[in-house]
Amino acid sequence: MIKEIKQIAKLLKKAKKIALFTHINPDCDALGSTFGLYYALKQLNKKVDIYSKDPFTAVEKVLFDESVIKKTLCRTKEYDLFVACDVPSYFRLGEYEKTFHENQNFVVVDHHQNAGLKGLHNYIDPARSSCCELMLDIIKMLKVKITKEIASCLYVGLSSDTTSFVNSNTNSKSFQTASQLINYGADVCALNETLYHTRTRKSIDFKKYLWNNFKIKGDCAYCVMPYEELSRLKGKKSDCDGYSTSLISIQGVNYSFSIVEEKTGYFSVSMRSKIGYDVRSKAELLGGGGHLCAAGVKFKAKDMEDAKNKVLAVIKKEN
Ligand SMILES: [Mn+2]
Repeated sequence: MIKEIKQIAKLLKKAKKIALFTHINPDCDALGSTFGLYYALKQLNKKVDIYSKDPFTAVEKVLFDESVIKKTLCRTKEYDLFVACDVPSYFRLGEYEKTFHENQNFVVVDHHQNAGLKGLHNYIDPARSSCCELMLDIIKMLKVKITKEIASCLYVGLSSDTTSFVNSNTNSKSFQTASQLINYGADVCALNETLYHTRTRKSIDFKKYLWNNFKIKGDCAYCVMPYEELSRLKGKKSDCDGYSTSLISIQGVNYSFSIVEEKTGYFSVSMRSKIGYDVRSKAELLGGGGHLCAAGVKFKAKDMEDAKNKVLAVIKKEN
């Protein structure tokens, strides 16, 4: 692993202009690792740009500077190096997929089970809780000052990908990294306030919907959000983030999922499992992926009934 860290740091130091990318619908780990690297490279006087098409959520707007983000990538030749943070596959790059196919001049830093995206050098370790943990190793190797700003970005990703050190990916390494980031200046109280203690009235409406509408079938709990209902609540997919995580906490439930109909006929599924149960292999059967206990997939289906039956069928299947 140390070899990969060194090789990636070497390429980053050599490059003059660097473009950073993360996965579609970026979460706090995706943005935290990307922004952490961005600030580190700025110290080295690199010309750095971050590309992402998706708008930030309300929480992400507080934590990260959205004005930095660029959307349209015109002249790829301008850049000496591309970096993919928290991305396991070409598909997860969304509209930038083509760019990566055409330019092999990229490196990958990621903690997912790799699903095909590999560049010149790759620092990939599924045993680590978050991409931010891995990014700290890279940034240390760059020998820059780890500022409060960098530490905060990385802490946010580490904390949110472990759901505040609760998920099964939490281990001694994640606590060690957290401790280091606090020593580098991450203000845990303030960050926790933003991440976990800032609830809008709308988010309460969405919680209400979840607890009024979830169903249990065997050892699986689920909740579906049809497009009609989503529009009525004036929400979007991200308002339902956390549904499957909430449901997996129910005693006796080993699998959970939520389905959001983002637009008519387009379904986004978030799946969770208790430790010892593999939800990734089930998501893969539907064309998705993720981690052992947290995975997801998007697909088209006739209607919500059809979408729900597809997911229930793979969950019922023996591994
Ligand atoms: Mn992640």
